[in-house]
Amino acid sequence: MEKQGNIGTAKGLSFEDFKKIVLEDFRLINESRQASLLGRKEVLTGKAKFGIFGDGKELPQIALSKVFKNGDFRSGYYRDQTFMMAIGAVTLQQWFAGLYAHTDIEHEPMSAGRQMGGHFATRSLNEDGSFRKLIEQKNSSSDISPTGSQMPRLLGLAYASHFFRVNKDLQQGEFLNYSDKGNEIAFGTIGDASTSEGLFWETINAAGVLQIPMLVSVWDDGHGISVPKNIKQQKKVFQKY
Ligand SMILES: Cc1ncc(C[n+]2csc(CCOP(=O)(O)OP(=O)(O)O)c2C)c(N)n1
Ligand SMILES: [Mg+2]
Repeated sequence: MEKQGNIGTAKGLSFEDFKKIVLEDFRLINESRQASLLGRKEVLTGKAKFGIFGDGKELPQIALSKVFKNGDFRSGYYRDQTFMMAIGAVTLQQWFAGLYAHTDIEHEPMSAGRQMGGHFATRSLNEDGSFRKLIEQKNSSSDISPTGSQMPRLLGLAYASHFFRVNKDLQQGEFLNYSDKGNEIAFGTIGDASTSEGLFWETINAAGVLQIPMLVSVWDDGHGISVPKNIKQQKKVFQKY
């Protein structure tokens, strides 16, 4: 299903179309919020083993999905359910299948229950092992659990795009399946507590030095689990500057 996406560039959007999109977004925000509340109950009552959810972070993820284009890559973390739903990468049912660790890949396309709930991914390979046309789909690398670990991979994805742009040998033949001559952006998400980690700062620094197409969103909720920001970070880094 082709999800909304890319309306920022749409020309001549009628009021009716605009209204439809706003209502669809509002519906998804509500569905995602209810999924978070229900999912948490399922974990706390022992029916699902593990779950961290994306409630409170729905709206910015909808906004992010509007500028995320085919060929782009995400490297993010467990709060990103609304974004993944908005780009059409996971349905509510599949998301719950992930929570229950459903081992059938048809039901749980992200990892067939091998990953914990809320660990998102899209497929880069076809059934026969051949590569898909990555430039024609919205891509996400497969989430891993250590906080901050999405950052070096984000750097790698953006750096790869850079190479596709500067190396003409990578702008022909089968390479055109993987990159549109480097015209992609690598989108990263991270929580505020995880920005205290070296991985985060090393990634931001390297991206600046290398001048690569990388965009980072920090979900700044003031907490890392139950620890408030004022006792874990020296300054309100992102509010101050
Ligand atoms: C390296 C590492 N240390 C500790 C944890 C346990 N852990 C999981 S989530 C989390 C807090 C993350 O807080 P933040 O980055 O602000 O993200 P939020 O959940 O608030 O969006 C911690 C410490 C982990 N997953 N990985
Ligand atoms: Mg936080």
